[in-house]
Amino acid sequence: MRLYGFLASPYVARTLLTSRWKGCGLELTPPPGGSIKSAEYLAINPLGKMPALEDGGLCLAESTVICEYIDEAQSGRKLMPDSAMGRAHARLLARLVDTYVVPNIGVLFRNANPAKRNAAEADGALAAMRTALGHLEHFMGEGPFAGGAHPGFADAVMAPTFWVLHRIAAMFDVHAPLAGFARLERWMKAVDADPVAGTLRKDYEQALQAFLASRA
Ligand SMILES: N[C@@H](CCC(=O)N[C@@H](CS)C(=O)NCC(=O)O)C(=O)O
Repeated sequence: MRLYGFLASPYVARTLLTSRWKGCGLELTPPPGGSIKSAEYLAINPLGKMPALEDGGLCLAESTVICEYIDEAQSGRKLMPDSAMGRAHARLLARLVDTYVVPNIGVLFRNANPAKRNAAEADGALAAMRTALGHLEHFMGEGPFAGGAHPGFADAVMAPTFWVLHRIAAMFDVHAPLAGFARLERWMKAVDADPVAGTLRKDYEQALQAFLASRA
């Protein structure tokens, strides 16, 4: 199995977190040609996005699909819940994050530079973000992790998104973006206290910082 991408991407980080929680020792391979737009990488994943996963001569794209595949194909503790409703709940949380939280992070990213900021657009994204977080809060369980006592698929998908959210929100002087969302706050504390996720968060933040500095 070969996982392509750079750690600064939250989509890549969620697949790496999945593999670490599985204990399968999968590490990142930089895209061939050095870029996700190189001809070599586009031959593997024509979407030109990361991550991509190669296994047995076949290639997968889309991080949540890759996370589910790693969970099913590798031995180790199952990250998807046992019950049909548990699995649907995990997929729901992942879908809510990708559909309603991530796009607002994208808008904030575009407006990160105060000198070039469209304040109205950024304010709109911050407001839409709180609405999305409120909806996510509604569907969070009793915790501490998304599916209960142990981290799983939904936590792996959500965690890096919230790491980047904290970083980007701080650029808009929002230093506690989960304030007021008790379940999400408790969940974030549990994820940060997890040794595997806590370690990856440090590496992820370094990679993100280097990426942001390269764009400044
Ligand atoms: N829906 C995709 C999104 C992947 C994605 O957009 N990755 C970003 C890196 S954070 C990327 O490769 N962007 C390059 C591009 O869109 O051209 C997934 O879940 O894997």
